[in-house]
Amino acid sequence: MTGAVSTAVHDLVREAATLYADDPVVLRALETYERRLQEPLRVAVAGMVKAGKSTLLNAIIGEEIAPTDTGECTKVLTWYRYSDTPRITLYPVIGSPRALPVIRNDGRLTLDLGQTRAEEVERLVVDWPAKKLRDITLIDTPGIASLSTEVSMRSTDFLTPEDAPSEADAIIYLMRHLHAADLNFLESFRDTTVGQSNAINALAVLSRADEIGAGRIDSLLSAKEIADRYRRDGTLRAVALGVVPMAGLLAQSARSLRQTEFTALATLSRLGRAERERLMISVDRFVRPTEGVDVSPEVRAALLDRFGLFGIRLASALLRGGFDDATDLAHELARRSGLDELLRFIGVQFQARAAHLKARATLVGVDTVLRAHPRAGTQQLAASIERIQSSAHEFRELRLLAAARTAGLPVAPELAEEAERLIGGQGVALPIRLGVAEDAPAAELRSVAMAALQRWRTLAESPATDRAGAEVCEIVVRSCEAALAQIPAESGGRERVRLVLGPEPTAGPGEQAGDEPGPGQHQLRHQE
Ligand SMILES: Nc1nc2c(ncn2[C@@H]2O[C@H](COP(=O)(O)OP(=O)(O)OP(=O)(O)O)[C@@H](O)[C@H]2O)c(=O)[nH]1
Ligand SMILES: [Mg+2]
Repeated sequence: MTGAVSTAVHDLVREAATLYADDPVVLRALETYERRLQEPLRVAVAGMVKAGKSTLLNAIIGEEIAPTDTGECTKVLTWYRYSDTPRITLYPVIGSPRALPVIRNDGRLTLDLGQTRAEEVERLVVDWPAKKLRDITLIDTPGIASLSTEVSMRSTDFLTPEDAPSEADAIIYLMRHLHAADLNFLESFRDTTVGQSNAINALAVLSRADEIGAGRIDSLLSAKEIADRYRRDGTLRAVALGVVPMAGLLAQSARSLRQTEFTALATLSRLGRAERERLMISVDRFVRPTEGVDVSPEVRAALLDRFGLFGIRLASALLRGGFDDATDLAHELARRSGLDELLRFIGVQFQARAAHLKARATLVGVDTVLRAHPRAGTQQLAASIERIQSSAHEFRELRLLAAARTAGLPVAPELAEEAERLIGGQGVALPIRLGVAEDAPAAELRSVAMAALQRWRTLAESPATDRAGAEVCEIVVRSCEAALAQIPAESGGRERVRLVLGPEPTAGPGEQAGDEPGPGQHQLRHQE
């Protein structure tokens, strides 16, 4: 179904290109949109100055490539794209692009603009061979609401342009505390993208979460409570699909934990309790020369820089609790930093929807370009765009989801919650929609989907349901039918089939690379 939308949008762009074959300006714009359809999803990382954007971006990629210092580069919009070979290109506001040298210092990438000032740079593009970038292109943006309005404007102009769809398909928005400027920005991001299709494609991150709890070992729990409150009280509901607390610094360092750091952390964890607690009571104490501590103040300062006091305390507790292998410790630290939850969200809400998020942006973009250059035949194309937007079920789901998050759905509250889940509000994978375990067998998926279908059909036909309610029901019914169609007819013990057939076959034709197969799809494959 997703493929059908992509194909329809692709065909439409081709049709427009034929109609405007003699107009190089329109053609160039159409080519840009056509390319965008083929490229990975673009996710921008945004937020106020020093919210921890670049650090978080590094944590997602798993390498320290985005500069987190105070240099000129933090004021420049920087794209991180997949490529087999590293390459850095500077696109100036005026003039031709030029390559920058690829320099790494102690594992960190150095972006050196040379004589060029940040104001003169339109964007930097870093092509980098990191696995994560195969699926998504990440865009690091300068801080919004910064003291320098020029820096701030760069981000807002890029993310919320007035006369075109945003160049980003989705956004991860970082905030340390909820500030009026954060809410204003998220509202304007929503409103630009909403223009035609009302989609919600933002994730809010409560960043630097370790600092919320003053570095205490339970800091993430305190941050989670705050995130839950934002989620519950509706403050962010209309502007973001979710709120995730995150200790980005710890995530970044955990993903690049070095053996020497592991050894130093292990040594500290073996100190006697009183001594250890005294040392780790504050940042000042931690770096002070101290008798009987076999880790030098310099090494301790370096640890502090990389992990923060929270990370050091947590690592020490985990090491004492049995995580005495560097890889295990790194994984556990990354998990506790909130990174796993963030990656899961990106997977189920952004990547799983990538095709229609891109198709949606393309439709809005092509529509804007055509309207600015009308000629005979434009009207028909505009009508086709409108037809795709209103008839494609994925877009109807997104519109309904946006309505659920803003005005609320015109059905009973407990039903509204279920409707939101069934249309993909918590993620588009089948088990998430149906509210069952990730590895639920096909028979369970089928019975839950059937029950939901019947419930929503009955509701649609009930005389007590008004017209607005019936429209909601119609979309939910369609989502249930689509879910049922994805479940294979034959159910059976997945494990048994696995045993009989041995290793998993590779993805068959028609399956999109990177798409998470639902359990039903697994079964299909095993039976092939
Ligand atoms: N304690 C703590 N510090 C963090 C965390 N994330 C980032 N920092 C620190 O905060 C400072 C700013 O981090 P960046 O990642 O550069 O923040 P940014 O939002 O990209 O900053 P600008 O691009 O300059 O707006 C750095 O010193 C980081 O080490 C975190 O989760 N915990
Ligand atoms: Mg930055």
